Amino acid sequence: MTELTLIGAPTDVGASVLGASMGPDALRIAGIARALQGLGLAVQDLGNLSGPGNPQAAPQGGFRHLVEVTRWNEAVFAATLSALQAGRLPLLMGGDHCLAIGSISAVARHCSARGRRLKVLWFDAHADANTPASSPSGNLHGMPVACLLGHGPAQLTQLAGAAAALQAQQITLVGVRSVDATEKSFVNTLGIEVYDMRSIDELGMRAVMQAALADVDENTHLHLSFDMDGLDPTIAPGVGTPVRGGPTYRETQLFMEMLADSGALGSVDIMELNPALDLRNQTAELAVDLLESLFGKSTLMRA
Ligand code: HAR
Ligand code: MN
Ligand code: MN
Ligand code: MN
Repeated sequence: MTELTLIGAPTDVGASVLGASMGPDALRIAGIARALQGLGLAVQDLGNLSGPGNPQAAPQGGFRHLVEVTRWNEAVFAATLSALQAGRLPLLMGGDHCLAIGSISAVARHCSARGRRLKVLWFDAHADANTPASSPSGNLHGMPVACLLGHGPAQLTQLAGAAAALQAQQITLVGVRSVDATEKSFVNTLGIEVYDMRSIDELGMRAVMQAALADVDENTHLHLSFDMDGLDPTIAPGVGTPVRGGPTYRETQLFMEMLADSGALGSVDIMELNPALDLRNQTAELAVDLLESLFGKSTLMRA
């Protein structure tokens, strides 16, 4: 039986728009634990991590709130690593997306200690690959992909040690439709695999996911970092930075089902849910619905 650990990280310190700090409780109210137990998983909820408040300060040296972001990521790193070391599957409930630096750094450390290959799927409207030089805002939730690839402040790039947590060929971006100009050339230069909305339109989600998962084998640990703003905002209004033209409900269900079918899922982030902007908690309920598919719910038994 899969044993799952829910980790709440209630902060919006990496974002401009306030409210992602309430994401973990909105997911609990939407019944995340009950839904996953209903699929036969053993679910433990660690409650919420604690960390510094949001100073709502201006950028300093290209970053907003680097000290606070570092503290939160250290807490996420420690909680994620201990869940993995206990043989459990960590599910991080954000919180803004800067916290994926901590979760994925922990997963990378765990995989390298066990000789497992790590592959990250990053579902997002944005590429999250800014550096302080390219970021228009200084917001660290726009920089986690760059940090994980070793480009960023040492406090964040070296959470798990001197080497970068990931190499570019270990991460695939899906659903992207908003990338800053300098960020775009950075993504291209590093050679990151990106399935943007145009490729989803042209190829369809099925072919995109077949390609994205082509190199997954029995020794692969798959990590899903799921930004709720990746979804089309007509179905997911509860996010701070909506971008129109995202994957539909059906496309995202298929995305989740194909991840489930890979049998390789080892850790998950559900990020950037903003209950302050939501309508009757529908975006949290959608997240729980999609998570059920990610953990194997299907309409009928499948061969
Ligand atoms: N690219 C912009 C920036 O870096 C906007 C980033 C918005 N970030 C997210 N990421 N919500 O998913 O400031
Ligand atoms: Mn993001
Ligand atoms: Mn985004
Ligand atoms: Mn986001």
